[in-house]
Amino acid sequence: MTIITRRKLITSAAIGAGGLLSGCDALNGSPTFQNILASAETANFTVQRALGDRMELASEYAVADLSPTFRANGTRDPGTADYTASAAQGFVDWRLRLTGLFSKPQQFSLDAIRSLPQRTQITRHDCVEGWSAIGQWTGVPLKILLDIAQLKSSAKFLVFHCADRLGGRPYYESIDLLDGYHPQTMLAHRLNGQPLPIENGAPLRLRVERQLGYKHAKYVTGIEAVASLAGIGEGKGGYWQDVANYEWYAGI
Ligand SMILES: Nc1nc2c(c(=O)[nH]1)N[C@H]1C(S)=C(S)[C@@H](COP(=O)(O)O)O[C@H]1N2
Ligand SMILES: [Mo]
Repeated sequence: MTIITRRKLITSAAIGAGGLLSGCDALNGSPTFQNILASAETANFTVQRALGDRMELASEYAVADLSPTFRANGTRDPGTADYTASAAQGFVDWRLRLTGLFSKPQQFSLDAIRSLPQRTQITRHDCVEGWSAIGQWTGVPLKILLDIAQLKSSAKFLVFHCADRLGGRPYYESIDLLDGYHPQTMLAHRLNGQPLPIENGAPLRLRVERQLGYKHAKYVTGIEAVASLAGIGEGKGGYWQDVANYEWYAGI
C-alpha cells in the first residue's frame, strides 16, 4: 500500500485539472473536500487514482468534430404559461436564483450572467439511452457564481431546479462540490455559437462534462446549496434517481 500525503494529493489533483488551481481555495474550505483529503491520507494508490480521475478534464474536441445537429432529449419545451411568456420576450425576465447555504444568496439575470467571465468548450454528451452528440457550449463557469454568492462551508451538494415537469414532477438534479468547482462545469446559454435553443434547455442549462446526460439539467431557474439531499424531491438527488433509480453519481 502506498501512503500518500495531503500535499502530494493536492499536487496530483492540480496537475490533473490544470485550470482548477484557482478553485483550490474554495475547495480547501469545503468540508467535502477536507473529508476526501483526510481519508486520502491513509488511502492506497487506487483511491488516489480515483480522485485524480474525478478532477481530470473531459475530452475537448475541434469545430470539425461538431455533430451536424445536437439532438434533444427529455423535455423539449417546458410549455408552461410562465415559460412560454418568458421565451416570447427573449427571457429578459429570467432569473437564476442562488438559495440555501450561501452567505450572499442572490439572483442573476441573463445579462448579468453574460457579463461575467465566460468559457467555451466542445465536448461530447453521452445519454444513458445510448446516443452521443458533440456540441460547443458557452457559459459562465459555475465556480464564478458560487464565489460571488459565497458558498458556505456547510454546503455539500448543489441542487439544480428546473422550469419543466415530467409526469407531473419537477425535473431537478444535484452534484457535489468536486463537480461544482470543476473547471468545465458551467451554466451554458449558447450552443454552437447561437443562443441555446428551447429544446436544449433555454435560456440556461448545466454542463457537467464528466457525467451522463441526465445530470445536465436544462431550463435552470435555481441553484440551492444544501448539506443533505434528504429534503429534496424523494431524496435521491434527482428526477431520474427518484422515479427510476438511476445512479446519483453518473460519472463517465
Ligand atoms: N430540465 C430537464 N433537464 C434535462 C432533461 C429533462 O427532461 N428536463 N433531460 C436530461 C437528459 S436524459 C438528457 S440526455 C439531456 C438532453 O439534453 P439535450 O436535450 O440538449 O440533448 O438533458 C437532461 N436534462
Ligand atoms: Mo439522457
